[in-house]
Amino acid sequence: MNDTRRAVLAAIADGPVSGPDLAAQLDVSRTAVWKHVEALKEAGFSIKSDDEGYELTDVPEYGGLAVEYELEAPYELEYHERIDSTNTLARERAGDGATDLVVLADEQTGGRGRLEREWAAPSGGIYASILTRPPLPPARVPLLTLAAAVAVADAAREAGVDATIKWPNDIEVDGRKLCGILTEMEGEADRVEWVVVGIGINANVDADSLPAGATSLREHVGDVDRRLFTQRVLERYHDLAGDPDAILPAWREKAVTLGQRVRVTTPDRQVVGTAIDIEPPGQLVIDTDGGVERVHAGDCEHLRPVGE
Ligand code: BT5
Repeated sequence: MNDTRRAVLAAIADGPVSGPDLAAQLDVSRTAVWKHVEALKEAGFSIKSDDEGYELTDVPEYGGLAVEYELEAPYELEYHERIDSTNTLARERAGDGATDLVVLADEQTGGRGRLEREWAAPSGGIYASILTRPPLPPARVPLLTLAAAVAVADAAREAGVDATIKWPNDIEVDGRKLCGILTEMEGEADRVEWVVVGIGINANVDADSLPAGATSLREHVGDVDRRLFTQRVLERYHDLAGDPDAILPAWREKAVTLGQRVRVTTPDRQVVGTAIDIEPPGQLVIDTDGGVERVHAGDCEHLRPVGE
């Protein structure tokens, strides 16, 4: 949202302000004020205008400007009702030089998981791709995936859902998948050019429109306010991304994987044992019959404990 539009919103949120006062306050013409007000109305903001001036009476339920409104993180939002994949568009924007941009959609027709798997993304979910240019070497980028997982788990818990994190990138409720994260990047060996962290949350969707083994926020607590939920996720993610030392402790607190018997499948091997820790930048430490092993990425299954 442009700065003047943001300032118009902030000013009229606290009661009626006359057009001339607003123009003087923001140092723009009255016509400019009027144009901003019209654009905001177009985006779904309810603005009362009478003799006393303009007053914000309601905020749109969802959308780019709605999420940007009072967002305490420095992201610009680009919203689409329907798009193939928010990650794909965010990558394109990265190629054009953008940064601190979140591509958000109500529905995706070609949502992607890891390794070109499909991600079901019906209308009503939260599909967000955060594009940034962090001053990190590529090897540290997995930390950002963990930060996003913590952010979603925290927002879900705030909404009353008992969400846990399964290494490396799933948020689950009672063993069913609520959210997945796909992190993509471009860069050189010692410096990242850009990173896109794509977050897919089954929010206000029926579980029967999702693959087996999936669950949604709706199933547990009914429909959530997607605007506030998305804001909480973006704000928490931004805070953690700026404080990398806080990521692993926060992740450990919510992880179900630690202490479990696991089977991790990577493209070239399988590792079976007890997950005992996570180490920077996100590798799982597994105690196996043959000693301690570390895996950076892979699909993780939680196994029943031996002897059960
Ligand atoms: C993931 O992959 O979990 C990453 C998903 C990332 C999706 C977001 S949405 C916004 C952004 N734009 C994109 O195009 N993608 C990102 P992975 O760990 O590979 O898991 C994929 C597997 O999860 C699939 O093979 C299915 O078994 C399952 N799955 C597919 N859709 C699901 C859903 N909506 N909920 C739960 N599980 C699902």
